[in-house]
Amino acid sequence: MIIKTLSEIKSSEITKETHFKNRRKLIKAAAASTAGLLLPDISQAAKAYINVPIGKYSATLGVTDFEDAANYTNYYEFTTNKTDSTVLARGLKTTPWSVTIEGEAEKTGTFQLEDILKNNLLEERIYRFRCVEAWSMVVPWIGFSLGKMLKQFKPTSKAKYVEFTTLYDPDIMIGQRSKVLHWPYVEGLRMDEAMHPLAFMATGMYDDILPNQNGAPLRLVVPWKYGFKSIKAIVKIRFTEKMPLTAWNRSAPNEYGFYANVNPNVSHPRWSQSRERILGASIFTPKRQTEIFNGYGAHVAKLYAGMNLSKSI
Ligand SMILES: Nc1nc2c(c(=O)[nH]1)N[C@H]1C(S)=C(S)[C@@H](COP(=O)(O)O)O[C@H]1N2
Ligand SMILES: [Mo]
Repeated sequence: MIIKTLSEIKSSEITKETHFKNRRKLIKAAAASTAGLLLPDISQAAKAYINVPIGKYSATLGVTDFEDAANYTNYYEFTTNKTDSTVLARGLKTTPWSVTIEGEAEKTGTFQLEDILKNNLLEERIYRFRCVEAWSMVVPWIGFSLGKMLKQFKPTSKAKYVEFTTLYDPDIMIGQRSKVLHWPYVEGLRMDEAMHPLAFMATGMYDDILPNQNGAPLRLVVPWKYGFKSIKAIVKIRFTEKMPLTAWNRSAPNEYGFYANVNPNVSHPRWSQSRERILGASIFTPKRQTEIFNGYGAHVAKLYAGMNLSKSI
């Protein structure tokens, strides 16, 4: 991984989206506002820039427009459609916010998100995202390394997995009144996956705090896995010895496994996973070939050495 300062990066490496650049100017405004409290080091984030190599990065694969990334979302706690959570999630109060740490770790308990943020260097990372439903986008996230954060809680040698849980609040999260999934939403990673330097906790995107519909105030981002691993509005993190039962695996075990690594060679039972529609591209733009591990194989394939990737889905 190469660490560069912003000025060292060619502008083409950052983004060709002027919209994104304009949002940079909002940094100061956001930091001054109450909402900005969630990003105390936001100006720092703009300077410290971790440029993660992402393989073939063609011109047609630029950073997705903010408007597309923020208004085409998946958030079953609010709705099963892709557009209405922009409005429905507005009522979610994200400050103050606390995260409970449980299980196989020395330092457990409930922590204020602000305190967690103070202890973690904010970075910006532009990652490819690929939903299991075959759309893809490229998002500039702001947040911090998942592994570094987890280490602060001193997981014990019994911690083989880490489980994440979303807020349960059916008064606000009206989708939780239906049984479309088992609530609260749960996701998990094997400990070595969670410790991988690409695994990320996002508190912001496009130089601003996360919009509620994208998972404010804290969401997971695991760029080599399908989008559904990116659990939103996290309130609990538990270190476990046993593989967690994730929300999607629980509701449809034949369709969603624990690993959920992006794999064009393994079809979802109801559709092919070999190609992806670039979010925001014109209808004349051909679909893009999906890459194994979403293009991050050089970094993460070793985590799965010896595993049968068509069986351990
Ligand atoms: N709590 C929660 N997290 C969630 C979901 C959800 O319904 N609830 N949907 C997942 C799915 S299926 C995807 S594709 C991504 C979408 O992230 P985005 O809406 O920011 O693009 O969020 C994931 N995280
Ligand atoms: Mo998804």
